[in-house]
Amino acid sequence: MNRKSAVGIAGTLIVTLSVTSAGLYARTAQSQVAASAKHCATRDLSPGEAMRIDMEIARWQGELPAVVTIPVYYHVIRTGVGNATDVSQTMIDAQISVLNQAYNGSTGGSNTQFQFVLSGVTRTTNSSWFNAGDGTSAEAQMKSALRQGGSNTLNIYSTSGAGYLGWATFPWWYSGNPTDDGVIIAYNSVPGGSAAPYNEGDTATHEVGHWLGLYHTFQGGCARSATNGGDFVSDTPAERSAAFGCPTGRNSCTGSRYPGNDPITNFMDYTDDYCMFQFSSGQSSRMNAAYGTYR
Ligand SMILES: [Ca+2]
Ligand SMILES: [Ca+2]
Ligand SMILES: [Zn+2]
Repeated sequence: MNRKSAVGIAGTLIVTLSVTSAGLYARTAQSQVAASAKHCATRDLSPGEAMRIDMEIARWQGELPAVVTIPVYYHVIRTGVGNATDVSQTMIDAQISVLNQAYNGSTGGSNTQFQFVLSGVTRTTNSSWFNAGDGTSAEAQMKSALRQGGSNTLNIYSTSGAGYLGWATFPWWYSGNPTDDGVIIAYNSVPGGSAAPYNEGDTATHEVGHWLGLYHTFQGGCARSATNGGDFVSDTPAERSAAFGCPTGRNSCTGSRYPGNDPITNFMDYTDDYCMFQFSSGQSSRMNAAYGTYR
């Protein structure tokens, strides 16, 4: 595999992510993520809500262009000018490149129709916004001040992550709260950042997957039906819980109803950045339909 060929920046940052216990436990009850994981704080849907969304997406009959270009605004939220939180233009460009490689299949997965073009970068020094948690008034204030574009525009904010690597809004939330739409990533998760083993830029890849309508591969655990439960994607094998590290051969849902090993190399799992390198074709189709329906 030739994944991550664009990632050649040496880790020159020495700032480590500071994680408070309050931040760690904020969403553990809902998401059942291990407290040590500090992964993704994207909110889970209730099974009923997920079913309703799936029916909406399934009704979409249109066809997207062969290439859908998504304009990207990258908002650097920093604690000071020129320190590690002030993510450089070079690193932002590397992050966009990682997104494009992930979504065009060149790292080994499905060639989706999405490509990403950087439209603008903003830089704001604000420690309250830098430390803003999911759903806080500081987050709302930041997005209200900075968000650009319409439903098809991707706004990425790099912050502390507030104890997580990131979180995202789903496309079906856009109409109800357009200002909230976008993706938060920890500043040190970008290519060459200090959040090893999560510093090859796949936090953004993962969060943009949510932004385009994907769930975690382990959502719903060992769901009864591959297509009608779990992550609502038929070609990602069911997975009982999030995988960490790179547990090759893991098979957490066994038996004839659950063929295949866990999709640990999928961008929508929780494995290390070097271990995740693909979207499935089912995920690609779901993103297309969700984009067509909501964006
Ligand atoms: Ca699945
Ligand atoms: Ca299995
Ligand atoms: Zn996630």
